[in-house]
Amino acid sequence: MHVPVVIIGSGPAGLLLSHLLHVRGIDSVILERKSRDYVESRIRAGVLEMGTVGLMRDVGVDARMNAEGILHDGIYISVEGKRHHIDMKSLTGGQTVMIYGQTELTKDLIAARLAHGGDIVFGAEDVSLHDVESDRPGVRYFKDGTEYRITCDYIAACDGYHGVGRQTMPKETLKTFERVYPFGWLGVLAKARPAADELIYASHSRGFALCSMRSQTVVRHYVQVPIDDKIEDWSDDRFWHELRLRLGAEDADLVNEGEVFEKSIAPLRSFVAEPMAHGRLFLAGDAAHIVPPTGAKGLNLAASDVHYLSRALVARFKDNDDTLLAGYGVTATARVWKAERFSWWMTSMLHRFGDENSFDGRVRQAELDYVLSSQAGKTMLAENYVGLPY
Ligand code: FAS
Ligand code: PHB
Repeated sequence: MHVPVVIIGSGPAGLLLSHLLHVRGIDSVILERKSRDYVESRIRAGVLEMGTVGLMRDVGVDARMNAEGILHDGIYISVEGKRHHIDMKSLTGGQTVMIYGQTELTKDLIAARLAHGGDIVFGAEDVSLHDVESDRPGVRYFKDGTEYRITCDYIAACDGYHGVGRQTMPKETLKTFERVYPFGWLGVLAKARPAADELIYASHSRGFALCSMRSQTVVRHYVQVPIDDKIEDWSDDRFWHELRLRLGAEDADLVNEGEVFEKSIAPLRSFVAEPMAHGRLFLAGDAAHIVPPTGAKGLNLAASDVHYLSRALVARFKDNDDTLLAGYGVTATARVWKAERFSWWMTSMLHRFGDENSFDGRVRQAELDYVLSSQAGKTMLAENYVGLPY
């Protein structure tokens, strides 16, 4: 079998890339290790930049998002219980964000791919990439014990942090950059009304907390926890009590409790792999970079990567022009590093790293004081949060 593009991974990056190519008449096959149910049940991101919303509209997979998504003009930042509103819409000349779960976006894209005859192989095991430096790369995988081989023109590794794509890059050319944070986020999904009309990012001496939402009846809240905490250390009652404490006495009653139906702890890291391309192999999304979720950039970076990559592949197949493909790594990485900086900055400013009576602790406090009292500081936060231009 030969196909123009083989995509590894049916997360947001792989699915969106496949549909962006489809609407321009370019075929692809997606090879996904997990089952459809597993992929559609993963709880991940919740905030879409309007650039991501625009891509979903470009490919005509926006009906449910438009109906169920919630537009937010700003966010709140709470410091030791004192809440400040950041009016991002007015600070950025009208830009907003949309609250719509990554889980829902993934379901919409899978449904659209299949409805348009898209080829997604769920349960593709032991995927391996071959001859990526030739003009005829190939992919081998197993399904239900049978071996399959596909030749193609290009391979897009959209297979996340633990994927096979980055591992196929030659060790001598791949450079990685990493920062691991000394804490994690305990996240819950609960059937409850949101704490406020927009998200609340809380910086408190007890630690960071975030009050988010998926709808007007489902909330997604997080608290910073020590890196070695386990789920069993956190009863629902302990979680709700801690969340209230971190919002402060004045706002504690904003928290509406409800039945917790998902609870997980995620580690936080910043990670970038360069280059994002080698021969006919291209990395996109978490396969190439990871951000701490404090800036709500992970999913949105996957979207901007595949915006650049789809545009480059369309130029190649439709106009026989390789210019954008040759520049993909540099173009995508430039935007990646700006989002990495913002995500690291938000994490460093809002989380507690231990001794607050240290130079770093005082500088962190001063950073937060400056940003919240400066039009320029709030504008910088706002324009990065809504998403820098593609
Ligand atoms: P994904 O990891 O989503 O998808 C990769 C796909 O490739 C997966 O389906 C995987 O099964 C498949 N795959 C991997 N290896 C394979 C192989 N060898 N063969 C075939 N298939 C393979 N971002 C935010 O913006 N906000 C958040 O709150 C947030 N929370 C997160 C919580 C957790 C626990 C995690 C892990 C991530 C979170 N993220 C968040 C980041 C997340 O949303 C990612 O940025 C987003 O999923 C990136 O999408 P993809 O690049 O498509 O990678
Ligand atoms: C979420 O709703 O899951 C969410 C929102 C904003 C973030 C991180 C996660 O910065």
